[in-house]
Amino acid sequence: MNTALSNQRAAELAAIAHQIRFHVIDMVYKAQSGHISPGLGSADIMASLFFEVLRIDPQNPKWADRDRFVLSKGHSCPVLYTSLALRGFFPVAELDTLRKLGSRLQGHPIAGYLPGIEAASGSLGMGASQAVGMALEGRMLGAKYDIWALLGDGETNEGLIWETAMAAAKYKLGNLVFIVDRNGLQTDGACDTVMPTEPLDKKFEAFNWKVFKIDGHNIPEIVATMQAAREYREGPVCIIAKTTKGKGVRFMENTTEWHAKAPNTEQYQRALVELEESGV
Ligand SMILES: Cc1ncc(C[n+]2csc(CCOP(=O)(O)OP(=O)(O)O)c2C)c(N)n1
Ligand SMILES: [Mg+2]
Repeated sequence: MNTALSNQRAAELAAIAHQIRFHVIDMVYKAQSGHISPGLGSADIMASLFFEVLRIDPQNPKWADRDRFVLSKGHSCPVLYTSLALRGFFPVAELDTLRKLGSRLQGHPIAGYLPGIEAASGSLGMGASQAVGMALEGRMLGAKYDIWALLGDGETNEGLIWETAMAAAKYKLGNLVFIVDRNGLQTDGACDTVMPTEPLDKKFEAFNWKVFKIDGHNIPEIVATMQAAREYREGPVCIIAKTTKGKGVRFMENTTEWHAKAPNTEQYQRALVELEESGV
């Protein structure tokens, strides 16, 4: 049943998204390596998923009936590691080990290394296809859980995404939800110039998916749409979430420059000041 988010709960989730953004900047600065702006842009989506929507239990990360989340845009794993740590899956202090030798927090997620990581990802397209396999398995087992995957919009350039989309529709996977982080940018430029994907909504609809388009920074809208997606059982759902890559730090917003770059000390300090001033 859909329940509207109270103002208080929406504010709590926004505060969590803010914390997520802080840790993404902090851990990439300390590692001097990693992806900042893809994580800043999806912090509101991740806070909504991990703190409101997903049925998960940090005390029992392998709980058989848990929802499965796959970060198909695996490069933005600082935002996943942060969400899991803040949710209680492992100590927040461990975020400081990002990309260190022997760390459980590798440059891309590895299933089995850390509690809460359901799939290895980083090779774009492959997380989404694993999610379809998990949804098929859930269907075969008669399981109650749902599968959620976060994709990049550049990632939808991958042919595998569309094979995946066909298979999910063929099997009417009502237990599967994709969320596309529609920031309009990828590594080297705008999606529209590298390999245009519009009209992305019509493409998924033509592949027989149910599609919602939302503002990926409006937490009440994100949560309400995720609840509607969960209730829709006739087939797979794709939520296209319009976002700003780098959201919260003005000099990192809407540019490819901070896709995979670590800030120096001056930039780090400026980023934290701008994050505080941003109101997100
Ligand atoms: C198969 C594959 N090709 C290329 C890459 C290199 N790569 C890493 S991130 C990225 C861009 C991703 O853009 P998008 O999916 O829009 O994610 P965003 O960071 O904008 O959220 C690319 C091309 C990769 N990881 N996998
Ligand atoms: Mg993108």
